[in-house]
Amino acid sequence: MPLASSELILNEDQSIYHLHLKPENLADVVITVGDPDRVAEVSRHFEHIEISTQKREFKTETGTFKGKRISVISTGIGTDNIDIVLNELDALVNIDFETREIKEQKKSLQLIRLGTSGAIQSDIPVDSILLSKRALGFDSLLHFYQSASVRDHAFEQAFSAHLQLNPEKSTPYCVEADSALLNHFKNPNYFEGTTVTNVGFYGPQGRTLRLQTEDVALNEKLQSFRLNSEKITNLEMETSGIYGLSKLLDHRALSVNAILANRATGKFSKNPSEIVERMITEALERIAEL
Ligand code: R1P
Repeated sequence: MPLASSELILNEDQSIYHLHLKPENLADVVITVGDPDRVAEVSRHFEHIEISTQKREFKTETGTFKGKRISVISTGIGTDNIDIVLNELDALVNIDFETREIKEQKKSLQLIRLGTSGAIQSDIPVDSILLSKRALGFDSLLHFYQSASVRDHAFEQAFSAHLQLNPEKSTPYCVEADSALLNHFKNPNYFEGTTVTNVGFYGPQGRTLRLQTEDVALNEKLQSFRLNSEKITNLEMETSGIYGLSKLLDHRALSVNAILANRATGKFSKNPSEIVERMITEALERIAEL
């Protein structure tokens, strides 16, 4: 059955609704960044750029780095945007836009998020780089899909028992990174750990300016959680959605984090663009070898 025009929404030029991309515009390796301005910080390292487009916060450039074709796309902030980006990226490769039918032969994309993040443990300093082995989503995105098969239920149960979260807030879900990509990006200078993805930057990450949070002990509980020797290492706002939808759609995903803040020590990077640039250049070198 062809997908209805209310479900697979194409623009007049036959590009996908929000990302404004046509299937031929997308490379098999996709770097995602939150900030649209970070797209150019990545693509300025490309030998040439074949396409550049933007709609809302979704800016995309496709080009080559050391001969490897790569797309870089901004997701904006939050897993609500990740729902749009992952579904539309998948549609670009796995749905025939002419017949509106799902293709028999599926393609698997490699997705690498190059994001910024705050560490929760005092021994992960600002200006370090961290690979997310798994993500714990406080957002509800994955709960809207049939997701039981891709979740680590044992991790979720141990985490929920430790946190004693008010259920009005969240039922955290746990999803792993793609193990081959994680191995490929391993670096003795990088930290690795479990990333908490939350639905806001202030209260949901335990930040108080004028408003008090419902659970003042939230970040302390995140710091003290242990399962085997695994710890919660950092907080950000997209990785759980990327990992969850990638697993469900058979894409391979890894999240790389430039640590700008340390919530345990109260420090913030004095030169955030320097560590972001290091993350970008080192990741591009690894991607060229994929
Ligand atoms: C908050 O300032 C934003 O920065 C982090 C968070 O996940 C959130 O999107 O990532 P990006 O720098 O990739 O946007």
